[in-house]
Amino acid sequence: MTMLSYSLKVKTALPWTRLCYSGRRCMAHVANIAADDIPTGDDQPFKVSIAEDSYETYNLEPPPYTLETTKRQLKQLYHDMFTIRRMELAADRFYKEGKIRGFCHLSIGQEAVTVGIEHGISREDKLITAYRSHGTTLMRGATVKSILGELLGRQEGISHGRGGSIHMFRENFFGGNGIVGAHVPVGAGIAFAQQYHGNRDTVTVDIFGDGAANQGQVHEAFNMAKLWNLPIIFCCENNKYGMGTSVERSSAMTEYYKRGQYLPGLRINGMDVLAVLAAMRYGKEFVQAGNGPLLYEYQTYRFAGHSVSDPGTTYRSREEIQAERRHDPLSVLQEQLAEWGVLSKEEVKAIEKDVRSKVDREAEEANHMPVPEPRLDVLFRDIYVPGSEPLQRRGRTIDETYY
Ligand SMILES: Cc1ncc(C[n+]2csc(CCOP(=O)(O)OP(=O)(O)O)c2C)c(N)n1
Ligand SMILES: [Mg+2]
Repeated sequence: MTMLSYSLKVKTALPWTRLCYSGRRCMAHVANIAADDIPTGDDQPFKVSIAEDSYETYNLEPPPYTLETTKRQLKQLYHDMFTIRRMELAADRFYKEGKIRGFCHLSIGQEAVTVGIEHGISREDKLITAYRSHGTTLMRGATVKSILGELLGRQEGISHGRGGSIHMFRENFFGGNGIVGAHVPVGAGIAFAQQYHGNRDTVTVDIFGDGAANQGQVHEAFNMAKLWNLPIIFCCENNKYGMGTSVERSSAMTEYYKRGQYLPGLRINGMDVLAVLAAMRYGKEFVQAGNGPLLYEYQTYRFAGHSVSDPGTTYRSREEIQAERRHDPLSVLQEQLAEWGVLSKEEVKAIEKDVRSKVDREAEEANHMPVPEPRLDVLFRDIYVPGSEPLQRRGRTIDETYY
């Protein structure tokens, strides 16, 4: 098996903070790797360079600027990001056709964060996130059909149609949470349970938004996690807005990766899936080695509105959106793969065609799933373990409750 190695980017002796990051997301620089350096087989490992402006650190050595990967994995990364994109577009269409009720938060533009994180951990690691969670649910092993079915309120949806956009779960995936910031301490609790049970093989990944970062309970979670040396990576997904409020208008300090003060931090170009993946691998090793929690910040952008009912154009300019679209994570990876000779334009088209037809087929299947029976007992099924239902709801006994 040919193992090719490329020169590592020079690691400068680090002061507290490395200032190589330009301060804004930028198109990852395509590394100079000759096409014949890439092995022919899909499973032969080789190393690719990570753009040197991908990271900014706080009390932390940066991750290595090379990533060991395989052709198969690189193709899979593109496949996964494109699947999320198509699934979100299908959800958007269903919503606009009036088939999805309530909230529907899409993560179009943020796919590199979701996919890079999952490829940097294992399915046994724990993960918890906020409400922008369709892509995460998919990456944790759910099917497109079960997610879209959930959005459509169907019995065969992943939460049997009772959870909707926000409340989806899988093994080792603790949702999908609607209260901004409130799941961050829950993540610390999950990490505590891992430590308490002596589980040293896994870590907890706790994802929240820039808006959530201003919640007091987030800082309480940081404190307890550091105090108890919990195996957790706090991941702030900075998409520049909390609903219609920009980070500049909401946050006294927008360097979210430094906000843990006593937590080492890393700011990552969240439009480059390879940088996200390399950082997550590195973070997992760091935490597992007993070094305590980390605080990561992904600089990304949501191309659509806060939720499907928000056009997303009243609080930001079209020019800004267009400029951000030039850093579309799909194009960034596509360009890298073409340059390295891993994936030609034709191969990309073939993956896209395949994904498109698979997502369309599953969307259609979801659309034809039966709706739950319109009975009250059905509405409350799967909420409590049978026999453990409380006798009172909101201070009233059940027979006093009217719907
Ligand atoms: C405690 C609480 N306050 C307010 C809201 C209403 N709300 C829903 S999403 C949101 C913005 C959060 O922004 P951010 O954390 O940046 O996440 P993003 O939507 O950008 O992914 C707000 C204020 C809420 N759900 N919970
Ligand atoms: Mg945000």
